[in-house]
Amino acid sequence: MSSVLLQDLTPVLSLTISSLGARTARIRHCFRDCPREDLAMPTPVEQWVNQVAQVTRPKNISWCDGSAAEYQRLIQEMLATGTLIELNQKEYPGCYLHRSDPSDVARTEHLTFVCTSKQEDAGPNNNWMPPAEAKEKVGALFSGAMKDRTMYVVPYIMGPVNSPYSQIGVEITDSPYVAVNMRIMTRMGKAALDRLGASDNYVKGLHSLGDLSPERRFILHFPEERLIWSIGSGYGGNALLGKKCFALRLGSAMAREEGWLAEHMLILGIEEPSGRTTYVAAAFPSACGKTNMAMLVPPASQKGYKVWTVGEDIAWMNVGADGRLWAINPEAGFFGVAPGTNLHTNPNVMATIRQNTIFTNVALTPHDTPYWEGLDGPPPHEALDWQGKPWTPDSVTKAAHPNSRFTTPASQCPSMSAEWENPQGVPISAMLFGGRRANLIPLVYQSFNWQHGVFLGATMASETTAAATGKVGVVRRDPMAMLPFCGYNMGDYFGHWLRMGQRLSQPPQIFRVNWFRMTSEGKYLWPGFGENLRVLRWVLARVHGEVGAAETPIGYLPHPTGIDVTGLDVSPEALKELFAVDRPGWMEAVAGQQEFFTKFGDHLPKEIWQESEALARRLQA
Ligand code: GTP
Ligand code: SPV
Ligand code: MN
Repeated sequence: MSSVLLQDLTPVLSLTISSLGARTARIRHCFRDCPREDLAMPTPVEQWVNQVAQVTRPKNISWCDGSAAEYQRLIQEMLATGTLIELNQKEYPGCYLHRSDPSDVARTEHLTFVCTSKQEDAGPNNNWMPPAEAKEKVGALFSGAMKDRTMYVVPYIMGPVNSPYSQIGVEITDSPYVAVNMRIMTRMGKAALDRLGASDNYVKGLHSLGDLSPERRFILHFPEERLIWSIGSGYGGNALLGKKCFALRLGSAMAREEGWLAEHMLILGIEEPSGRTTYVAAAFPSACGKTNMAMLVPPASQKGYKVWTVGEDIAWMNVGADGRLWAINPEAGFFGVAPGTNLHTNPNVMATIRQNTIFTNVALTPHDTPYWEGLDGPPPHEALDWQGKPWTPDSVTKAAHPNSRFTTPASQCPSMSAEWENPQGVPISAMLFGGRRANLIPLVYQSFNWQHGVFLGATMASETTAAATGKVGVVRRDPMAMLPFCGYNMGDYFGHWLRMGQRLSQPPQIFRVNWFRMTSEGKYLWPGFGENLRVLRWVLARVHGEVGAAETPIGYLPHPTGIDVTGLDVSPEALKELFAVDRPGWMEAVAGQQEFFTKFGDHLPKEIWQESEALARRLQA
């Protein structure tokens, strides 16, 4: 058939589809390489889109091709409806502000479910609903949900376009804000559909803003069907389904089946003055410093060091033929925390977000520039706060929401590694687990071996942050920074980590870090940010067998001279505190850990209990 004929057939095709029952498949941008011999037969994705359209009844359907022209069109439409506000195009070209519904500003973990046939497969770490019940209850909310709205079909690739470790997803959404954010965060559009072809091997994500009511908000995962349903929220982690829902919750379940790891980790390369580059992955809970560390700028005192960014939130890791662990960043952009971001803490991201960036829930100055707490310079004399209300520095409320964010393309970041899109990924030599802990946890220490390292990850706890709704500053257990993101029973997850270690002949060395120790007056004991490179240098020296360490009950700690602190404003007393092992404090911690582990019953590997008991014995010795 000639392409002309095929194009002429398009109306017939829609008729055919509607005779199959899909009444809304009329508007459809054909951007694939026509002619296609099989165009008369809907592909699995087309069939699914038609089924969804029948239920949600959108006004029309728009297949996203990921082009710049399409992006611009969506931006213009959102400017017209007020969904976006144009920022000062001279100072922030291509940048826009979005104000979300005030009740929809963070992940809502209590409305997030893993729907497996058996409850124990979801585990005590997840909210659970039986799949049939979930479908009935939430299916009713999807019925007619897209009436008078456009349905966007967003095909995307998680991972570099040509990587064997990449995966395809398709998100159906009625939010143009989600569609443009997905273009920044993933390889979105034609490349994904081309790679998918007529295959049905993709993750389905169905998203609707619904009525944005928290009463009718659900984020549901069906790992057995590789399906996500999200309704009632437009917020990042709830609505950009490639990120936490796919890359972590479904991803972790897929990784367990297929023998890889999907982790809430940044990936960076540290280049030493000698030219040697070592790759490190680090798991810190939400709003605990991944983006900052991934883009670390060495301070002037650390001459000749460079830090290269590979990823700042998620790592997918596979066992290489060489017995090392290789990591790719499945994302293409950053969805980063705005407050606290400035030229001192993260100059690289400050350069990145000066163009083509969507800001969400930051404040707006009279010059139409974005503002948030902790930005460089004095605050503006007046501004509109994140809800669009007048604000001055005397206001008791914050100008920007504490979880206000930017969505920005990774390719714009000055510190991106030349390897960041390497289809094979980068080899990981060290993994860090770090929480936000005012007390107890030293600045850095190393595990004795892989099994003990898995235990260090499994026993992580951290103070809660504004990245999720709920109380801030409460210490909660957050193994591997994955508590909100592990899509299956976490006891089995620890077992999977242990098994992965057995397959690695050159496993990464595992460390705990803590940048957040505080004095009793609430002052940070450690300067953090760029100065964290001093800690990373000890990590590298350990990895490469270049420095000794002190063996303590909790692990290997640096010798007093192990970490170079010359020129830092850190008192000898502070240093002592940063590296102290508080035995009574640790004994209490062990009790808390064991209480947590008990919840996993038979699913908890015996090795984790052995490590816990061994730690208790060493502390008592
Ligand atoms: P998510 O995007 O939610 O996963 O967060 P993240 O882990 O990427 O955290 P991010 O780097 O955005 O940092 C969150 C907050 O922690 C910001 O307010 C930072 O300023 C602060 N922060 C980051 N690194 C450090 C550090 O080394 N020391 C201190 N004291 N604060 C830090
Ligand atoms: C996090 O909360 O860990 C984030 C932001 O990275 S979100 O995408 O909303 O999960
Ligand atoms: Mn995150």
